[in-house]
Amino acid sequence: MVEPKATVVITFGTYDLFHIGHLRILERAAGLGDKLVVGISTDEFNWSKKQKLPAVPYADRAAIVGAIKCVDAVFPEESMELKREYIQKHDASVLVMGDDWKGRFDEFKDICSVVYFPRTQNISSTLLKQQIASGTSSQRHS
Ligand code: C2G
Repeated sequence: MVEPKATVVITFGTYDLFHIGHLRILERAAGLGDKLVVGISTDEFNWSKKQKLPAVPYADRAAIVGAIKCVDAVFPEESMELKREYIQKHDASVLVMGDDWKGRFDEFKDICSVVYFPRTQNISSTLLKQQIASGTSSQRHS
């Protein structure tokens, strides 16, 4: 008997100072298929994308995301232009991103479905850095 093909979901991100917004989107992404593969921005790519370096280096961010229960594999995301190749290489049939990227990856709808989930409100790596710098704490995110 031929096994039915697994549905591979792919998503991308920096995941600096891993937080609840990151966990939620990974869990929601995993819920759309059988296997979740995550492209983690390298430090160099992050610099070219945002003109800033992550607080946590690539190897540590990749190890943290790779240890999350719903994540099956991680790989380095080295450039925006390689996205189509990454999708094809991992045989992904669903691409997931947060809605801060809404519309930006619609060009891949010819090879996979593209899903944008709403971002978790009031949390980001940038906000965490500001809170650490100012010594303030945040509330639990509903
Ligand atoms: N995210 C979220 N809620 C937040 C913060 C982030 O749902 N409060 C989602 C983002 O929408 C993204 C993922 O978490 O889908 C990772 O977010 P970042 O680490 O900020 O990733 P980014 O630097 O936007 O990299 O090729 C695309 C990029 O690599 C995306």
